[in-house]
Amino acid sequence: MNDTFSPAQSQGSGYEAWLGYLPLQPEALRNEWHTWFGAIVAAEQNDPIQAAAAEAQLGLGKLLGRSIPVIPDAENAGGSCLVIGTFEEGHEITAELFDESDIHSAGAAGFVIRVRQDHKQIAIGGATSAAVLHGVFHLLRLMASGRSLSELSGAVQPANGLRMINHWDNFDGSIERGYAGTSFLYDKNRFSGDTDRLRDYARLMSSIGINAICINNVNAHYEETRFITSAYLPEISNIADIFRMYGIRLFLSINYAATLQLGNLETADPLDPKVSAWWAKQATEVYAAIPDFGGFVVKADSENRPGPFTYGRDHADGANMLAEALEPFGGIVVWRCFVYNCKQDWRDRTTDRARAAYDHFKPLDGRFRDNVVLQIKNGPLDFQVREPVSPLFGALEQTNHLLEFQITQEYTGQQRHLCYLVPQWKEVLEFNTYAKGEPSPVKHIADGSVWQNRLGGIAAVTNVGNDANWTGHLLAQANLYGYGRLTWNPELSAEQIAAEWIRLTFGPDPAVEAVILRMLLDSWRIYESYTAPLGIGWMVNPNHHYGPNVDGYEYSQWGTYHYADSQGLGVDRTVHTGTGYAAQYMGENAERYGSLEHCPDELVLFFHHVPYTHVLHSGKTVIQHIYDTHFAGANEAAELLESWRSLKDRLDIGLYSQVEERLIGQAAHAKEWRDQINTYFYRKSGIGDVHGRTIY
Ligand code: GCW
Repeated sequence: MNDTFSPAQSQGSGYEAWLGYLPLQPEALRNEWHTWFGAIVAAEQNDPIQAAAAEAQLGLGKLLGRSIPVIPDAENAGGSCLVIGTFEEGHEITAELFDESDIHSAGAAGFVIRVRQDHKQIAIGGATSAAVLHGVFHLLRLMASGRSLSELSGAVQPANGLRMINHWDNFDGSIERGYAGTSFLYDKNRFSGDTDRLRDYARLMSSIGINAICINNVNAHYEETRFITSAYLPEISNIADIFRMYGIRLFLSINYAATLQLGNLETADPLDPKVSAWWAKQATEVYAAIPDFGGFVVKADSENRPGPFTYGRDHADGANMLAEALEPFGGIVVWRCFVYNCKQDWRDRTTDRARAAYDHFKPLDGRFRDNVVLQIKNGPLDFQVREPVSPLFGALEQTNHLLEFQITQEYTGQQRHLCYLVPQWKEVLEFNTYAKGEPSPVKHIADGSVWQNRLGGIAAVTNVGNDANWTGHLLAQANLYGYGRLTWNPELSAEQIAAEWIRLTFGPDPAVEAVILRMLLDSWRIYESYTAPLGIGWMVNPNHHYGPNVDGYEYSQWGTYHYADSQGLGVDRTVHTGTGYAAQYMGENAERYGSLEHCPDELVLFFHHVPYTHVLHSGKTVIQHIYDTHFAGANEAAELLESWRSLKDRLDIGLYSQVEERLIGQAAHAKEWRDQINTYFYRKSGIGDVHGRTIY
């Protein structure tokens, strides 16, 4: 266990992230906790329990400023102690500490914490060793965020079964949509072998409850196709060993057409017995190397990736064939629903990319095997700053599914701009799908409770890389942290999560907390206000997707248009005059989005084509809204920098400077957005700003 950090990993770099465990303050709080931890008792010798003991030792040691021994039995503790262990029968220690009701309330994946005043003991138990580890991280988080002993007792269970991270890392070391340096998994077609960093990464992920990580890009290229063979399995199994220690199962993205590249077959037809036999053999090899391998993540028939369509088969045929191969070993197939025509003709107004996921997958409901889970992006297009929720949520009654978020800020400022995404994710999770008539929010569709699905949860594309602070922009750590916390417990508010993260990262200074909290909570709205308006999305430079370019995708094949002309803009997705997309929603949602009168302002251009003079619910015309939000947004971006500067004397200089540099860049770039968007629409519409501000 890493209990010392090299200078590069010191606080000023941000490397320790939320696991820095700054000494507890004030003194009274430290004293309150101090007397409870004479020793850490961990009898079980398995890796996760020993990892939990080491985490407790490191964390408590730093918080309390003294070293605490780890010992195998309570007898020798001779006073106060923290006892950790599973409920397994035969473990005398835990049998004595926990009763039937504790075991029941911890469930299969949760933990219980008991404070025994009489014995001066704190006990953490769970059904599995991973659950115990999560309990230890919970204790450390509560302590480090300034909570008191009285808040400790009780059982905590995760809301979602699958709490997954997707890496878009390529074997050559690049990261698709990565904004924090190169990969720490791979370098020039080799495994990086950086076990220290990998272990610290696993610690960070485990501490926020992540239990599944897919280590390679869903676009699996030539070399990555070979990951499921003996060429690479030994090294991948080393990574799985590290993950296992922290309660995380490893997944791999596969190439759907691997049989052509590796199997000496001329087909990848899922119904061809030779194809399924090859996958069954490959699955056996994978499990021989990694007995607890999680399964395959699959991007098929999507953005030029191969898939079952080539053979006249559908996605249930494709997914089920792979699922059958994994089933004997307890593995699952995570099959992505990001399937659409990426070779559209921009002149064709009848094809609507937003419809695609629903149109492809709704008819397949009920046809997927038990160990298939469909991964659905939060919105129907692609992680824009504002999109409606995908109408597939709620529409699949007999299919396991997983909600997909994007932590990496592809369309939200690429970790050069501040954009705290938890408020956006909260809106998605709380969105009522009306699937069952009564409130059926996405959070309960995703966790599987509405339709009693066997598997469920959330996955997200991560934002980490080799940068010292993991995420490039230090404040983007809050998105990674927030994602994990929310996935464990969707009831937490964006504000609670942000406050917790600030405290863990910067310590307990109320002035620091107040300023950073405001910055984080306002940042999504600010970013939205100076970029693409009113839910229309895109307007970015092609390929890399950074920075304004209103017509960047307007005459492209990608199905992402705004249709601005001299009269107005927006996409008509209504039933009567448009693409009919609005009708994919259920109940009130279909009516609300389909009617110009009721459609919420922030999505009006997503659903309707309107004149620039259309008056919004806010009372402003569309064109004046564009001008006002862009002027205000760029000003607010500049204010973020001023807010940060007000903290200069209160923060570690290393942490301060790296964020200041990013905020300077954001303030300048926000003006570029403001002026390009305003100028474009002024020139198109010929309508001036009522306040006469400068437009070029
Ligand atoms: O958002 C788009 C990205 C692609 C990505 C794709 C996907 C991995 O621009 O880079 O490919 O989504 O989700 O598969």
